[in-house]
Amino acid sequence: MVTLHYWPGYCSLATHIVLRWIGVPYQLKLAGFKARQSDAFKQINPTSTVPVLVDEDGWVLSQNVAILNYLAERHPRAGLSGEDARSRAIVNRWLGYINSDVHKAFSPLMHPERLPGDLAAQQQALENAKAVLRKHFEVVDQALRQHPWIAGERRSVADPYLFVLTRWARDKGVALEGLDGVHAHFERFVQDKAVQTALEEEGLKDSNQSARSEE
Ligand SMILES: N[C@@H](CCC(=O)N[C@@H](CS)C(=O)NCC(=O)O)C(=O)O
Repeated sequence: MVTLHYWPGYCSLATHIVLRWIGVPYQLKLAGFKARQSDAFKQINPTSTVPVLVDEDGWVLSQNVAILNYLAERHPRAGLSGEDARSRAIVNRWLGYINSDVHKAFSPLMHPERLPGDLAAQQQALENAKAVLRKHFEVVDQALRQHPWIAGERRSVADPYLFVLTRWARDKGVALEGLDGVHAHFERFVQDKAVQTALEEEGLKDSNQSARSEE
């Protein structure tokens, strides 16, 4: 069985949703802060982050973009990648943007305790992050006004990753007013039974909290 190391609401939720969409048996392994710093965890991922996927035969993969692409390629019938080189490139274009630009811009908001400087400097960093994120979500919104899924007419592994970040944005007070494409995309996920199950399994179903607090 596939194992997913995760923390509730973190970007590992994207992988979790994809596992449900694909329909393979999997088990979840909770990886809190302490567990992620352990030698055992560092052996499977030296960066101490989730997600980490361990395949049925013990093969280990970290980095969300690699994991999502791996799952899409291993399970082509699920149709979660593009049908040809160009449409796969578009999926990767969005995965790259979501992972490298949008996700990283959340760092101050997700981990304010790690911000340097005094309270005023920290407050400023949080406001700056929210302004940067508004711009990122405007870019995403433009695309979502043209087609229902981020990479086009059909859903892909980039969509659950975007859903996770929209959850964070809503919780952390990023201004999403007027971004109707983003709201419609989010609503499509809220209504999805597989997504509801994944949220339930992470203990987040009726919660607007972006992620469970770390111990
Ligand atoms: N580049 C990594 C980033 C993963 C990452 O930042 N994961 C976060 C959760 S969304 C994490 O595990 N953070 C733990 C920490 O910073 O202590 C990837 O794409 O997988």
